[in-house]
Amino acid sequence: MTFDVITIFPDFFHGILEHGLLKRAMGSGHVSIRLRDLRDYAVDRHRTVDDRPFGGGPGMVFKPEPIFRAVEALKSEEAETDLAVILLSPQGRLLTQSVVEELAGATRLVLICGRYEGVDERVAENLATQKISLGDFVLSGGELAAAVVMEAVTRLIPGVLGNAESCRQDSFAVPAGSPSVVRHGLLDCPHYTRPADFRGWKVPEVLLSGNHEQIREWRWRRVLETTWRRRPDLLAAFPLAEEDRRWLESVEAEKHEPANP
Ligand code: 9D3
Repeated sequence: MTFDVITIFPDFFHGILEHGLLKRAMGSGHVSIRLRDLRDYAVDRHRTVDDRPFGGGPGMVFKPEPIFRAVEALKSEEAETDLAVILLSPQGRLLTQSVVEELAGATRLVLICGRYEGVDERVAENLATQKISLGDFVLSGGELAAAVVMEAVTRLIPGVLGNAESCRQDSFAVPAGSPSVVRHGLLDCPHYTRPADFRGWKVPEVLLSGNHEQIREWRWRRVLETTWRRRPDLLAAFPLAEEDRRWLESVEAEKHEPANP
């Protein structure tokens, strides 16, 4: 996977590329990250990348020419037919694990990081093939979002995670040994480690029991219960087994029962 990141702050990425997963994936050759300073593609000797908005108003807008030149330069470097050109933008579709999975299927992603009040709309309309947002909150620019996309996509590239890690399930995959489904899109169960009693707060007894069948059942029920309480929207998309559905109903009934006097 090759990521081409177009930004006015290439230095922003140095920290995250020198640690952890992305560093490892680059070292092993699974990923190549090419930082492109947008100013290198400016057309004037002042290396201008922004200008005042037509129609007036506060702030500055990224000019189209440097961004088009940057993307066209990397298109001409290699004969890539369908290059995914992603504009990180508050107006994009929300990044979810299924979007990440889709992106991980590409061999080359171009990530355009905006700043200031925004990017000339002609970039979104005539250059980018899609826009991606992290969510409904305001960032100062697309750099952090681009880093998030790269991290999330890179973890899905076969061979990037060690065996132990890739067998270990995510928050969005089944806890070890749970029913046959491999990935379920529900929240994870709670985790505990030593001490078994911390300031009087005790680890659930079943986890200390050594009874793996019971532990498996406890974890799966915590997955269902946590998801039902915190993210019922995720549960709505999940095909529940008859037994699980009955159990959740009993939890729901419990919740509505008046407390015992
Ligand atoms: C101050 C300007 N805002 C008016 C309400 C609009 C605006 C423009 C540019 C808000 C944020 C940004 C910069 N943000 C991004 O480039 C961005 C982003 C984000 O802010 N939130 C979530 N996902 C993303 S992806 C890129």
